[in-house]
Amino acid sequence: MLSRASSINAQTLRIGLRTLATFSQQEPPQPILKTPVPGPKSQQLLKELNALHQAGAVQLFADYDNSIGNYFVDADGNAFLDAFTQISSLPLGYNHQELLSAFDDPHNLRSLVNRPALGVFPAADWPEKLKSVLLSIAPMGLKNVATMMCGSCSNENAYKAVFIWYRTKQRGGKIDFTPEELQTCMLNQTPGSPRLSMLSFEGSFHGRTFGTLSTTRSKAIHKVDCPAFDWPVAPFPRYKYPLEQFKRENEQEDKRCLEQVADVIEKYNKKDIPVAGIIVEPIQSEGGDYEASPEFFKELQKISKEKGVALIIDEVQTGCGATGKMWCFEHFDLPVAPDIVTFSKKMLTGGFYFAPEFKAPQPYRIFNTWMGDPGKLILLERVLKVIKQENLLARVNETGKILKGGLHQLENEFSSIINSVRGRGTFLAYNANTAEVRDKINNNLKKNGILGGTCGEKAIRLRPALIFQPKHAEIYLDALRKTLKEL
Ligand code: PSZ
Repeated sequence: MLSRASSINAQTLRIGLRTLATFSQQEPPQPILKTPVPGPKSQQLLKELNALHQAGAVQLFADYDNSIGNYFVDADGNAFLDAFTQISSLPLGYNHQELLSAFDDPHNLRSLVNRPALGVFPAADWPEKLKSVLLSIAPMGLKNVATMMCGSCSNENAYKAVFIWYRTKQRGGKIDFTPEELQTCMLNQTPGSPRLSMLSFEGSFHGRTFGTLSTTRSKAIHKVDCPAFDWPVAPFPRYKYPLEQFKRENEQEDKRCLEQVADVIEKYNKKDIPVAGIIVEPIQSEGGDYEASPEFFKELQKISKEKGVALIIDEVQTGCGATGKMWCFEHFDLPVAPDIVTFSKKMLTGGFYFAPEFKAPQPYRIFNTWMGDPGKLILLERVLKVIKQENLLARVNETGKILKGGLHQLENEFSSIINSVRGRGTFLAYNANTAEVRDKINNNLKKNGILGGTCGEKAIRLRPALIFQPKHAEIYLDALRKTLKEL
């Protein structure tokens, strides 16, 4: 009979062999199209799924066994170069060896299987894991972190942390509540449920849960029919391109938006719905890939300090390397850390970093059943190891330069069709002249073997994995040139 140890070894070996078989697959040298897109299998499966629930957003059904690296393989056997990566959430593409082998280690496998209620029964190695994984990349030395499930949930809990901080401040630091507060909060009334607000920007996306939905301002279809808080909104810069040519106009645009931030905070304070926090994306993503200057963000932080309002930077889409730095806001050279930085997507776990004063004074206030997932931290640990070993941030900068240079060339060649190339690292975008043309380009790119994303009204965004190389950039650019010629 096998001893316990050797049975684990046998099991590990089996998993190891299976993984090895997958590793022998290589990326194809270029996209491979075997059927029209979507192919017959994807079409049949869509019918099936649509009978079960609203599946109108489904583009293709995937074959995740055969997808590899930067290539997404669909159910019909078509291999697409993936420049969208599951809405920007795959750091290392598909079936990366380091990730596939993460659970060969029996301890890791057990961490995955025995999913804890992290707020109550974390594993003995949890504090160490938080320190060695999440705090190893903490932005600007923020020393506190909470894990969460997804982007919406990370922002939702960051808002709660801000409101709790704000009320504690109003109580002069006292942490006990009045009987009236405890009674009225049960009726959703003041003073227990205070009239406080979170400021966000026109075009922003922060999630779809109720608190975050009130701060999401990208598209009406996300919000319509759902009750929302009366919270303030300010304009986010809309620059003219190329940036070098419109320096003065864009500085004016920063100024216009910042004045309105200050004004709307005053307006809501007077309205008796004081602003407790501001949430902002370093690059507005879903809303249209709108960027703002380092000066804009420095001034925004200054306003937040002057008004006693917390600043949350939402790095859910921008975080984890795609802009060429681990955190996009590192491009801004802020003099001090933001109060809170939220993350998810390529970080694989949701969560937020925070300054010590945002730690809730009582337990159970920022809490839910899972509060994240140790399995995801095990994967993130591997991702960070690969980023370091393969110097992927340098790769992102190198590939990004080629991609952006090529896009600039194409916007010059096809200036009546595309314009406003922008972004950092491989986190890039361009506009089409109309929404209709944009949709056509994205659709035809797919027929030419490229998965890309759209955002905002007229933009196409690139969200490749961190392993996107110069050779992939060339394939993307060739396919885009072909697509634009064919229009
Ligand atoms: O349509 C959607 O639901 C989309 S399209 C892009 C996203 C969601 N991104 C999610 C996201 C984000 O980009 C930012 C900046 N903040 C928060 C979120 C919400 O994250 P999830 O989707 O994980 O809840």
